[in-house]
Amino acid sequence: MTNANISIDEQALQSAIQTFTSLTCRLSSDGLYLDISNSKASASLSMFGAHLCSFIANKDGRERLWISDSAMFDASTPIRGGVPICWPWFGANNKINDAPSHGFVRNQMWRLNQAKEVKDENGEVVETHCYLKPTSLGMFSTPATLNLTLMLKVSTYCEITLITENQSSQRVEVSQAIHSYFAIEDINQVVINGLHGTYYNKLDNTHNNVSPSLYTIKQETDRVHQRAVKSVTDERISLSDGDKNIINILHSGHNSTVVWNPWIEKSAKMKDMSEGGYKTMLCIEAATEPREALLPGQKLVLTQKFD
Ligand code: TA6
Repeated sequence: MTNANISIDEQALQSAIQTFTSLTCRLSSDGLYLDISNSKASASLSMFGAHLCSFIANKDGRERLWISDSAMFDASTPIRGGVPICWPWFGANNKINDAPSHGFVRNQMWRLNQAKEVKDENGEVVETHCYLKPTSLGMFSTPATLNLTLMLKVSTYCEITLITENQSSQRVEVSQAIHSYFAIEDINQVVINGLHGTYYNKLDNTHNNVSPSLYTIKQETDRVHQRAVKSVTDERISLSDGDKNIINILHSGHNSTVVWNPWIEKSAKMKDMSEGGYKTMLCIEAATEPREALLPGQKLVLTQKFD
Protein backbone atom coordinates (compact mmCIF):
# COMPACT_ATOMS: atom_id res chain seq x y z
CA MET A 1 0.00 0.00 0.00
CA THR A 2 1.70 3.18 -1.13
CA ASN A 3 1.58 6.47 0.76
CA ALA A 4 -0.50 7.87 -2.09
CA ASN A 5 -3.10 5.14 -1.58
CA ILE A 6 -3.15 5.76 2.16
CA SER A 7 -3.66 9.49 1.72
CA ILE A 8 -6.54 8.83 -0.67
CA ASP A 9 -8.03 6.43 1.85
CA GLU A 10 -7.41 8.88 4.67
CA GLN A 11 -9.04 11.74 2.77
CA ALA A 12 -12.02 9.56 1.95
CA LEU A 13 -12.39 8.57 5.59
CA GLN A 14 -11.98 12.13 6.83
CA SER A 15 -14.71 13.39 4.53
CA ALA A 16 -17.04 10.51 5.44
CA ILE A 17 -16.86 11.22 9.18
CA GLN A 18 -16.76 14.99 9.36
CA THR A 19 -20.30 15.45 10.65
CA PHE A 20 -20.16 12.72 13.31
CA THR A 21 -19.02 13.54 16.84
CA SER A 22 -18.36 9.90 17.79
CA LEU A 23 -16.07 9.11 14.83
CA THR A 24 -12.38 9.95 14.43
CA CYS A 25 -9.93 9.11 11.66
CA ARG A 26 -6.46 8.06 12.89
CA LEU A 27 -3.42 7.36 10.71
CA SER A 28 -0.56 5.68 12.56
CA SER A 29 2.42 3.48 11.74
CA ASP A 30 -0.02 0.59 12.35
CA GLY A 31 -2.36 1.74 9.60
CA LEU A 32 -5.52 3.82 9.06
CA TYR A 33 -8.15 3.48 11.77
CA LEU A 34 -11.73 4.54 12.33
CA ASP A 35 -12.03 5.21 16.06
CA ILE A 36 -15.46 5.24 17.63
CA SER A 37 -16.15 6.77 21.02
CA ASN A 38 -19.67 7.41 22.30
CA SER A 39 -21.40 7.54 25.68
CA LYS A 40 -21.60 3.72 25.87
CA ALA A 41 -18.36 2.33 24.45
CA SER A 42 -15.24 2.87 22.42
CA ALA A 43 -14.01 0.81 19.48
CA SER A 44 -11.26 0.89 16.89
CA LEU A 45 -11.47 -0.50 13.37
CA SER A 46 -8.57 -0.84 10.97
CA MET A 47 -9.64 0.16 7.47
CA PHE A 48 -7.39 -2.66 6.26
CA GLY A 49 -9.87 -5.50 6.19
CA ALA A 50 -12.50 -3.45 8.13
CA HIS A 51 -10.83 -5.27 10.96
CA LEU A 52 -12.28 -4.46 14.39
CA CYS A 53 -9.33 -4.40 16.79
CA SER A 54 -10.89 -3.14 20.00
CA PHE A 55 -14.25 -2.89 21.77
CA ILE A 56 -14.38 -1.52 25.31
CA ALA A 57 -17.72 -1.10 27.04
CA ASN A 58 -17.78 2.04 29.22
CA LYS A 59 -19.74 0.20 31.94
CA ASP A 60 -16.67 -1.84 32.95
CA GLY A 61 -13.77 -0.50 30.87
CA ARG A 62 -12.87 -4.05 29.86
CA GLU A 63 -11.40 -4.88 26.42
CA ARG A 64 -13.46 -7.65 24.82
CA LEU A 65 -11.09 -8.44 21.94
CA TRP A 66 -7.63 -10.01 21.88
CA ILE A 67 -4.75 -8.87 19.64
CA SER A 68 -1.52 -10.86 19.37
CA ASP A 69 1.58 -9.11 20.70
CA SER A 70 3.22 -10.32 17.47
CA ALA A 71 0.46 -9.15 15.13
CA MET A 72 1.61 -7.63 11.81
CA PHE A 73 0.26 -4.17 10.94
CA ASP A 74 2.01 -3.68 7.60
CA ALA A 75 -0.96 -4.78 5.46
CA SER A 76 1.09 -7.79 4.33
CA THR A 77 -1.25 -10.15 6.20
CA PRO A 78 -4.46 -9.85 8.23
CA ILE A 79 -4.01 -8.59 11.78
CA ARG A 80 -3.80 -11.57 14.15
CA GLY A 81 -6.67 -11.06 16.56
CA GLY A 82 -9.65 -8.73 16.69
CA VAL A 83 -12.35 -9.65 14.18
CA PRO A 84 -11.08 -10.74 10.75
CA ILE A 85 -13.81 -10.86 8.09
CA CYS A 86 -13.72 -14.14 6.18
CA TRP A 87 -15.58 -13.83 2.84
CA PRO A 88 -16.61 -15.05 0.24
CA TRP A 89 -15.11 -18.32 1.43
CA PHE A 90 -14.15 -19.74 4.82
CA GLY A 91 -10.82 -21.54 5.18
CA ALA A 92 -9.03 -22.81 2.09
CA ASN A 93 -10.53 -22.59 -1.43
CA ASN A 94 -9.16 -25.50 -3.42
CA LYS A 95 -11.14 -24.50 -6.52
CA ILE A 96 -9.01 -21.41 -7.11
CA ASN A 97 -5.22 -21.30 -7.53
CA ASP A 98 -3.40 -19.24 -4.92
CA ALA A 99 -6.64 -18.42 -3.17
CA PRO A 100 -5.87 -16.71 0.16
CA SER A 101 -7.16 -18.44 3.28
CA HIS A 102 -10.53 -17.09 4.44
CA GLY A 103 -11.26 -15.12 1.26
CA PHE A 104 -9.89 -11.85 -0.04
CA VAL A 105 -11.69 -9.01 1.76
CA ARG A 106 -9.62 -9.13 4.95
CA ASN A 107 -6.53 -8.42 2.81
CA GLN A 108 -7.64 -5.09 1.34
CA MET A 109 -8.64 -1.56 2.28
CA TRP A 110 -12.32 -0.84 2.90
CA ARG A 111 -14.29 2.41 2.66
CA LEU A 112 -16.74 3.93 5.12
CA ASN A 113 -19.87 4.32 3.01
CA GLN A 114 -22.27 5.73 5.59
CA ALA A 115 -22.58 6.40 9.30
CA LYS A 116 -25.40 7.18 11.69
CA GLU A 117 -25.59 8.32 15.30
CA VAL A 118 -28.47 7.67 17.67
CA LYS A 119 -28.76 10.25 20.46
CA ASP A 120 -30.65 10.20 23.73
CA GLU A 121 -32.81 12.96 25.14
CA ASN A 122 -29.69 14.72 26.42
CA GLY A 123 -28.08 14.74 22.99
CA GLU A 124 -25.57 12.05 24.01
CA VAL A 125 -24.60 9.57 21.27
CA VAL A 126 -25.77 6.19 22.56
CA GLU A 127 -25.28 4.22 19.32
CA THR A 128 -22.88 4.67 16.41
CA HIS A 129 -23.64 2.76 13.20
CA CYS A 130 -21.00 2.41 10.47
CA TYR A 131 -21.54 0.87 7.02
CA LEU A 132 -18.38 -0.23 5.22
CA LYS A 133 -17.57 -1.87 1.91
CA PRO A 134 -14.42 -3.47 0.47
CA THR A 135 -12.74 -1.51 -2.32
CA SER A 136 -12.39 -4.47 -4.73
CA LEU A 137 -15.02 -7.16 -4.89
CA GLY A 138 -14.81 -9.05 -8.19
CA MET A 139 -11.63 -11.00 -7.47
CA PHE A 140 -10.71 -14.67 -7.77
CA SER A 141 -13.59 -15.37 -10.18
CA THR A 142 -16.11 -13.96 -7.65
CA PRO A 143 -18.66 -11.87 -9.54
CA ALA A 144 -18.22 -8.15 -8.82
CA THR A 145 -21.99 -8.06 -8.48
CA LEU A 146 -21.80 -10.22 -5.37
CA ASN A 147 -22.06 -7.32 -2.99
CA LEU A 148 -20.82 -7.15 0.60
CA THR A 149 -21.61 -4.57 3.27
CA LEU A 150 -20.32 -4.69 6.83
CA MET A 151 -22.57 -2.99 9.38
CA LEU A 152 -20.93 -2.18 12.72
CA LYS A 153 -23.00 -1.00 15.67
CA VAL A 154 -21.22 0.29 18.78
CA SER A 155 -23.24 0.85 21.95
CA THR A 156 -23.49 -1.04 25.23
CA TYR A 157 -22.85 -3.96 22.88
CA CYS A 158 -20.88 -4.50 19.68
CA GLU A 159 -22.75 -5.88 16.69
CA ILE A 160 -21.16 -6.91 13.40
CA THR A 161 -23.36 -7.85 10.45
CA LEU A 162 -22.25 -9.06 7.03
CA ILE A 163 -24.84 -8.44 4.33
CA THR A 164 -24.18 -10.35 1.08
CA GLU A 165 -26.41 -9.50 -1.87
CA ASN A 166 -26.30 -11.53 -5.08
CA GLN A 167 -26.89 -8.87 -7.70
CA SER A 168 -25.42 -11.12 -10.40
CA SER A 169 -27.45 -13.20 -12.82
CA GLN A 170 -25.91 -16.44 -11.59
CA ARG A 171 -26.21 -18.76 -8.62
CA VAL A 172 -23.27 -18.09 -6.31
CA GLU A 173 -22.10 -20.09 -3.30
CA VAL A 174 -20.75 -18.25 -0.26
CA SER A 175 -19.10 -19.34 2.97
CA GLN A 176 -18.01 -16.75 5.50
CA ALA A 177 -17.23 -16.05 9.14
CA ILE A 178 -17.11 -13.21 11.62
CA HIS A 179 -13.90 -14.64 13.04
CA SER A 180 -13.74 -13.00 16.50
CA TYR A 181 -10.78 -13.45 18.88
CA PHE A 182 -12.16 -12.87 22.36
CA ALA A 183 -9.91 -11.84 25.25
CA ILE A 184 -9.97 -14.25 28.21
CA GLU A 185 -7.86 -14.44 31.34
CA ASP A 186 -6.87 -18.12 31.17
CA ILE A 187 -7.75 -20.74 28.54
CA ASN A 188 -7.41 -23.38 31.25
CA GLN A 189 -10.28 -21.83 33.20
CA VAL A 190 -12.67 -20.75 30.47
CA VAL A 191 -15.99 -22.54 29.94
CA ILE A 192 -18.13 -22.15 26.81
CA ASN A 193 -21.84 -22.13 27.63
CA GLY A 194 -24.66 -22.63 25.11
CA LEU A 195 -22.97 -24.83 22.48
CA HIS A 196 -24.78 -28.15 22.22
CA GLY A 197 -25.40 -30.84 19.63
CA THR A 198 -22.59 -32.19 17.49
CA TYR A 199 -19.61 -30.66 15.72
CA TYR A 200 -17.25 -31.34 12.81
CA ASN A 201 -13.68 -31.64 14.07
CA LYS A 202 -11.36 -30.05 11.48
CA LEU A 203 -8.32 -31.56 13.17
CA ASP A 204 -9.24 -35.19 12.44
CA ASN A 205 -11.94 -34.65 9.82
CA THR A 206 -14.58 -36.42 11.89
CA HIS A 207 -18.27 -35.53 12.02
CA ASN A 208 -20.96 -35.95 14.66
CA ASN A 209 -18.67 -35.41 17.64
CA VAL A 210 -20.81 -34.68 20.68
CA SER A 211 -20.30 -31.28 22.29
CA PRO A 212 -19.03 -31.69 25.86
CA SER A 213 -21.58 -30.90 28.54
CA LEU A 214 -18.85 -28.97 30.38
CA TYR A 215 -17.22 -27.24 27.40
CA THR A 216 -13.59 -26.53 28.32
CA ILE A 217 -10.51 -26.17 26.07
CA LYS A 218 -7.56 -28.40 26.96
CA GLN A 219 -5.89 -28.89 23.57
CA GLU A 220 -5.75 -27.49 20.02
CA THR A 221 -9.38 -26.99 19.09
CA ASP A 222 -10.84 -26.36 15.63
CA ARG A 223 -14.54 -27.25 15.57
CA VAL A 224 -17.51 -26.36 13.39
CA HIS A 225 -20.77 -26.63 15.33
CA GLN A 226 -23.30 -26.91 12.52
CA ARG A 227 -26.89 -26.03 13.32
CA ALA A 228 -29.31 -28.88 12.80
CA VAL A 229 -31.81 -26.43 11.36
CA LYS A 230 -30.59 -23.36 9.43
CA SER A 231 -30.79 -20.82 12.16
CA VAL A 232 -34.35 -19.66 12.43
CA THR A 233 -33.55 -18.62 15.96
CA ASP A 234 -30.67 -16.73 17.49
CA GLU A 235 -28.00 -18.72 19.30
CA ARG A 236 -26.81 -17.42 22.67
CA ILE A 237 -23.30 -18.39 23.78
CA SER A 238 -21.30 -17.11 26.73
CA LEU A 239 -17.77 -17.49 27.99
CA SER A 240 -17.18 -17.76 31.71
CA ASP A 241 -13.89 -17.80 33.60
CA GLY A 242 -14.49 -19.53 36.87
CA ASP A 243 -17.73 -18.02 38.19
CA LYS A 244 -17.17 -14.81 36.25
CA ASN A 245 -19.10 -14.23 33.01
CA ILE A 246 -16.68 -12.70 30.51
CA ILE A 247 -18.50 -12.42 27.20
CA ASN A 248 -22.11 -12.79 26.08
CA ILE A 249 -22.43 -13.60 22.39
CA LEU A 250 -25.47 -13.78 20.13
CA HIS A 251 -25.35 -15.29 16.64
CA SER A 252 -28.03 -14.99 14.00
CA GLY A 253 -28.28 -15.85 10.32
CA HIS A 254 -25.53 -18.46 10.76
CA ASN A 255 -25.54 -22.15 9.96
CA SER A 256 -22.61 -22.87 12.26
CA THR A 257 -20.49 -21.57 15.11
CA VAL A 258 -16.74 -22.17 14.92
CA VAL A 259 -14.57 -22.64 18.02
CA TRP A 260 -10.80 -22.28 17.59
CA ASN A 261 -7.73 -22.21 19.77
CA PRO A 262 -4.36 -23.08 18.18
CA TRP A 263 -2.84 -24.25 21.49
CA ILE A 264 0.94 -24.75 21.89
CA GLU A 265 2.36 -26.50 18.81
CA LYS A 266 0.26 -24.69 16.20
CA SER A 267 0.94 -21.32 17.85
CA ALA A 268 4.69 -21.98 17.75
CA LYS A 269 4.43 -22.30 13.93
CA MET A 270 2.57 -19.00 13.51
CA LYS A 271 4.95 -16.04 13.26
CA ASP A 272 2.24 -13.58 14.32
CA MET A 273 1.10 -15.61 17.32
CA SER A 274 2.83 -14.41 20.46
CA GLU A 275 4.52 -16.93 22.77
CA GLY A 276 1.81 -18.17 25.14
CA GLY A 277 -0.75 -15.96 23.40
CA TYR A 278 -3.10 -18.92 23.00
CA LYS A 279 -3.68 -18.86 26.77
CA THR A 280 -5.55 -15.56 26.68
CA MET A 281 -7.65 -15.89 23.52
CA LEU A 282 -10.52 -17.97 22.22
CA CYS A 283 -12.17 -17.65 18.80
CA ILE A 284 -15.96 -17.95 18.71
CA GLU A 285 -17.09 -17.32 15.15
CA ALA A 286 -20.49 -16.80 13.58
CA ALA A 287 -20.22 -18.63 10.26
CA THR A 288 -21.86 -19.76 7.07
CA GLU A 289 -19.85 -22.99 6.90
CA PRO A 290 -20.59 -25.15 4.94
CA ARG A 291 -21.24 -22.71 2.11
CA GLU A 292 -24.71 -21.72 1.05
CA ALA A 293 -26.10 -20.95 -2.41
CA LEU A 294 -27.43 -17.50 -3.21
CA LEU A 295 -29.71 -17.27 -6.23
CA PRO A 296 -29.84 -14.00 -8.20
CA GLY A 297 -31.44 -11.33 -6.04
CA GLN A 298 -31.07 -13.29 -2.79
CA LYS A 299 -29.44 -11.87 0.34
CA LEU A 300 -27.52 -13.53 3.19
CA VAL A 301 -27.33 -11.72 6.56
CA LEU A 302 -24.88 -12.98 9.21
CA THR A 303 -24.65 -11.31 12.63
CA GLN A 304 -22.53 -11.58 15.73
CA LYS A 305 -23.41 -9.39 18.71
CA PHE A 306 -21.41 -9.37 21.95
CA ASP A 307 -20.99 -7.47 25.17
O1 TA6 B 1 -11.61 -20.51 12.25
C1 TA6 B 1 -10.61 -21.44 12.52
C2 TA6 B 1 -9.60 -21.44 11.37
O2 TA6 B 1 -10.22 -21.80 10.15
C3 TA6 B 1 -8.45 -22.38 11.74
O3 TA6 B 1 -8.46 -23.54 10.93
C4 TA6 B 1 -7.21 -21.52 11.54
O4 TA6 B 1 -6.73 -21.62 10.22
C5 TA6 B 1 -7.77 -20.13 11.86
O5 TA6 B 1 -9.04 -20.13 11.21
C6 TA6 B 1 -6.90 -18.94 11.50
O6 TA6 B 1 -6.77 -18.85 10.11
P1 TA6 B 1 -5.76 -17.70 9.54
O7 TA6 B 1 -5.82 -17.85 8.05
O8 TA6 B 1 -6.28 -16.37 10.01
O9 TA6 B 1 -4.41 -18.00 10.14
